[in-house]
Amino acid sequence: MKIAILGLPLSGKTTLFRALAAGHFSESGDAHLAVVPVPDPRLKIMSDRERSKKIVPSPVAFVDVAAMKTGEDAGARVDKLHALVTDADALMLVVQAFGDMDYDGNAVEPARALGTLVQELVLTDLAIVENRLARLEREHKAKKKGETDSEWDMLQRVHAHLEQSGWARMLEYNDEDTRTLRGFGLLTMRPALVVFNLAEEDVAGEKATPWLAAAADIGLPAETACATLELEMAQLDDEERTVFLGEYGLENAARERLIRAAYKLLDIVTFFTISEIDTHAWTIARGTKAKQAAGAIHSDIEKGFVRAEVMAYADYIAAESREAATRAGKQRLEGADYVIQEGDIINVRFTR
Ligand SMILES: Nc1nc2c(ncn2[C@@H]2O[C@H](COP(=O)(O)OP(=O)(O)OP(=O)(O)O)[C@@H](O)[C@H]2O)c(=O)[nH]1
Ligand SMILES: [Mg+2]
Repeated sequence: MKIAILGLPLSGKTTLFRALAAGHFSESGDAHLAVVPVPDPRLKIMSDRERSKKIVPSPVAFVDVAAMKTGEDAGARVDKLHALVTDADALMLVVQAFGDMDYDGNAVEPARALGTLVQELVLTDLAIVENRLARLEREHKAKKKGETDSEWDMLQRVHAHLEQSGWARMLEYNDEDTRTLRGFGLLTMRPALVVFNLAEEDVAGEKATPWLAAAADIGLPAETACATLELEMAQLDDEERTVFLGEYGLENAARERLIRAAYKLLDIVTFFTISEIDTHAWTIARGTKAKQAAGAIHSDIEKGFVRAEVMAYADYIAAESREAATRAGKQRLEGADYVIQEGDIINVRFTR
């Protein structure tokens, strides 16, 4: 699972990336990559109960993409962006809300900057859609009146929406549309989180309220943070961080909130395996069935899958212990086709 950090030049992408990475990072060519553990308070609770020797959280990867230059021709922009973002499952859109001037020498206006950024992304998608429509045109014209042309009609709908600076993901699609669109890799078909990058002195205030509303108008969830403060805090120990937070009138650092908000964008569920060896979070696509989910743990466990013992996290927490929950009938035996639910605690029975 990978999240690409995008934004206008000098909006603070790399600073935020380094803060999120907090040391777990590698550089490769045009992009920076960091695989970071997703904080999940459930893990500590289960691990304490089970006396697990270690906790293995879900990983999520962040990529920091080099600046997008406005004014570059659409073709070059599409190629560059897509090469870097093509395998990203979601986007984090960083918007400058600190300082007086933006990269272009204009006054900082975060709501407008968000509009400009969305416009950039929409333009790359429009180029793709227009390209495809041009290829389909001859075929479409050859159709008889009244004959349906579902790809054409769908793309026209997407095109009209993009022209209004709409996020393509906000339209409704049937399964066939979704399959077709997946092949195009449109940026705005991906879920996105907006992060307004605030000045140090604004981080504890209410200044961002109208900007958050601007993101909501496009239909995108939004968070605030101050990337430079986060980067400093990522380098402190817990005690130092508490002092630092106090100085800025903050209760918590934004890092964990941002990682969790980004992870929440993804169409995934988390299930757990728990034992004395470890308390382990596993990430699978929503709708994954028990047998394939077992494959996330090990291919042999998928191959030899017999049944899965499943207990909901809430039932586990409500009972004194796993044994007590089992005695209360909260542990179910499920077959290969059972669809894993968020927070399921699983033990797979398998043959070797
Ligand atoms: N005051 C303040 N300055 C920031 C903040 N975030 C970034 N900056 C500054 O803005 C400048 C650009 O930050 P970067 O993180 O390099 O921005 P970027 O978006 O990666 O820039 P490009 O990759 O060149 O487009 C640096 O001088 C940062 O120190 C912030 O939250 N507050
Ligand atoms: Mg950068």
